[in-house]
Amino acid sequence: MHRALLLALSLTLPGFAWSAEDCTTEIHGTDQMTFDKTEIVVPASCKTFTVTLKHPGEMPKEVMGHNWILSKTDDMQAILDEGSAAGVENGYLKTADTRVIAHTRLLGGGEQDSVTFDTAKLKADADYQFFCSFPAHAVLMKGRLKFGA
Ligand code: CU1
Repeated sequence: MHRALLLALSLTLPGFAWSAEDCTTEIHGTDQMTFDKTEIVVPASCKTFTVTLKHPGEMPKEVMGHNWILSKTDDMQAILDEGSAAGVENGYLKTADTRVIAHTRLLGGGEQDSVTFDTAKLKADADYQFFCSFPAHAVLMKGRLKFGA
């Protein structure tokens, strides 16, 4: 939606602005190999949800690259194993991996990327993880995503 229209609506309909704002989140992947969030909650009212990953560090992606990948918890390890084999040139992610619900590209310091996904892909009673697929990063760089709270 156009920002000016969103602003106009937010002045007249505060509830609308709140719910629109709530269907996005921002997460940082740092030079210290961390995400600044361990949990993301997607409200059931959101038809789509947008995640913006920012890398505020300075290291290049070949050294300290980060991406944000969402999958069912049970699928995470296989995605990591196959992603590692795919190499940095493929962003440490197997091409067209159908287990991946959403993902950003692999970022180096100073870069950012956003991904918007359809929440119809999520179930309220399932376990989801977000993680970075750069080799070994998911030991620290992972968190839980909940839908329907
Ligand atoms: Cu990473």
